[in-house]
Amino acid sequence: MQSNSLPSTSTETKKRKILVTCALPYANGSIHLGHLLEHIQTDIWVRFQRMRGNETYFVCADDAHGTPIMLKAQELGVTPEEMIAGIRDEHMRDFNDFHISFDNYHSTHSDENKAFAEEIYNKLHAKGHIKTRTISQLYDPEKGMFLPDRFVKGTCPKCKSEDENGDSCDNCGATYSPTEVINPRSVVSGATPVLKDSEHYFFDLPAFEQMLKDWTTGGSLQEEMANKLSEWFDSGLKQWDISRDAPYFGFEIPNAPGKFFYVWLDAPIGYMGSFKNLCDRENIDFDSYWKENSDAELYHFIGKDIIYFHSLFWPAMLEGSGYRKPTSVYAHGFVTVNGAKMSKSKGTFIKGRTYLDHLNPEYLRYYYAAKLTNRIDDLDLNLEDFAQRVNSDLVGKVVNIASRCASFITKRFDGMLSATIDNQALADEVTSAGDRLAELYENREFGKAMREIMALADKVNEYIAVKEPWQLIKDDTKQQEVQDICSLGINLFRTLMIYLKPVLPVLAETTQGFLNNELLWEGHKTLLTSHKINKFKALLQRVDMDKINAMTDASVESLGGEVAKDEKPKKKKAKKEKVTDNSAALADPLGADPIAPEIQFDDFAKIDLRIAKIVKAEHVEGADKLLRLELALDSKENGETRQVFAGIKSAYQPEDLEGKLTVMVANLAPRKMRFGMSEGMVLAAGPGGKDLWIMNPEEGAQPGMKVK
Ligand code: NOT
Ligand code: ZN
Repeated sequence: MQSNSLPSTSTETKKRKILVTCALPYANGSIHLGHLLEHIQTDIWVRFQRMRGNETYFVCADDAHGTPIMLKAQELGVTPEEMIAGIRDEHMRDFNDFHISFDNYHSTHSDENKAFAEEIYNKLHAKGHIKTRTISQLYDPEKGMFLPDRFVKGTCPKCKSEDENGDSCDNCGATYSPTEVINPRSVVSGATPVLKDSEHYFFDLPAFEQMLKDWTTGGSLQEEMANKLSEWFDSGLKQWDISRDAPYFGFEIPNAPGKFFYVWLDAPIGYMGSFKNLCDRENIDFDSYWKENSDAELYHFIGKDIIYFHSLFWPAMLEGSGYRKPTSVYAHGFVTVNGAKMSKSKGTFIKGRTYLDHLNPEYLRYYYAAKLTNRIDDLDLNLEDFAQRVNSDLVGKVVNIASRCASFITKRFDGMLSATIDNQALADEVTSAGDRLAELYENREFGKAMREIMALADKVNEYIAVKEPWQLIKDDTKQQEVQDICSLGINLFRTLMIYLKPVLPVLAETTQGFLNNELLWEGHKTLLTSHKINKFKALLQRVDMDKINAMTDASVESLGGEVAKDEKPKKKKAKKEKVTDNSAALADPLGADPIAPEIQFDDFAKIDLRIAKIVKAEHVEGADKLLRLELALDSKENGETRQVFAGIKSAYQPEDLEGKLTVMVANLAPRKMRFGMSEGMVLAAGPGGKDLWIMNPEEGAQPGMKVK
């Protein structure tokens, strides 16, 4: 199902026309590292497409409408227009400093967007896709406004916990309607809300069911998204409430005084509004991108929480108003920091600006790239791993090649690269990886691409380490050899930097200056011979742990009073996490778990590994992960057995284990666990969950045999 209807990459000759968007950030808060995952992911993809010569436009905007924005401006004592203008400036500065290469960054509160919203609404209305009906909602009589669910608080109808949200309870997890809340009050004024009727406008989504099903199964959606959609089809599509009553900050609905478009109606239309603004400025043909049957490609990069809007409402609105639908919608997961939800009290809710105050944006671009897949999985920003990965890959592998070779070339050979290639096989290996890497970039498999690039960097470093130019240089008869080795090193560094340019645009630019050569994608196929390079200057600093700690410290401080509001005071305040420099514990180049420290033979000899037979396996009442195993250590009828609790429940049914052989640590001191004594340990491999395999020796091995 994955991207099979997308244009192929390696054989294409015709240049594609591509329009790409990121979700529009709300204009009432700062950009944080969660937003940046999406913008970095999209930017890498866009820069890759541009490098390949495709006509690619990348647009975004601030999402400026809605009740929260209106109320926040009131709280600040400014007009919403003033507030959103200031925030848009801030957002643009932040994105620019992370090198997000938008062609345009607009606002949904714009003339273009108003015109499209009205046009699309009028077309939907004319075709009978807008319905009206009266609904009853909570209303704040003091403030004179209807209350969105999150602006009502009160006592949970289920568990009676006080001060819970209007639609869900943080204490017991129940969800309910705001009308069920006990002692409800308006967050805006404190008044007791009353029920009030009002006429609302609905978009008739169910009328588009067949079209949406066809679009969904058309082949270019992520598998997980297609599955989600089929669940939604199964539970039935519903009409969508697209109106809100005044007072509301947004666009008034044509011929409906006092009724405004709900913010989510004009938000996606904001993609068109921003692009139109760009087209008018740069003379681009808007219609050729948006008309029905357009041959341009349209992609929306979004977070997994807003799939519903982009895969149901949005294509239906476009279809109903005579525009083209997206080629695909690409969703990503959420960012966690150090394995947990970003937390303001732990200092892991990190704003883009706070990051920039302490660290180089390209570190984050690389780390995200190294961990991104084309699936919807969450991504963990582990700050320790982040430092290690950047230091080991970018500084220790890639830049290291240049710093090992450059000074010989500049000092001894007047900056000239050799006329010949020292090791053609190695050169071919690195230069021929381009097509495969292009395919990975195209399919948004950035993590795989980074691993392949680093594996190539390892090979180049190995070549230099074996050749030891720093020894050869001492021998007058070996000068040519040194020039040849270092020239190939510099050349392959250049090829790797071409591959990394979508991820590291600034490092690529500095490299261009150093190499006196523009890094173009097609350039990966050629090497520079008899070419003069410039003096090498340090290209990249190592990540400094103190800076990471300073950043998390500043993230705690910069929130001040907000902590109590966002994270309930009844919860104990978590301790801020400190990270230590662990770069000595080498990370494996394939990005797996860190390798354990080296041990001596004596340490190894202390471990008594034995073949054991699983004579009994069973579930443990109350344990989520454990199975209880009875292991026989010899083949005798009533021989020695051991009880072991093993965390393998996610991967095995007990009945499938009985009778199997496994390997156990037989001399591990017994440990008292909640469910009983555990007298040893069985060996298993794999990342966990279903992917966990116990060691299963071949038949013929006998219980009790020592493993050597
Ligand atoms: N402001 C929204 C959010 O979740 C994203 C709007 C994206 C544009 O941050 N719209 N659509 N559909
Ligand atoms: Zn409750």
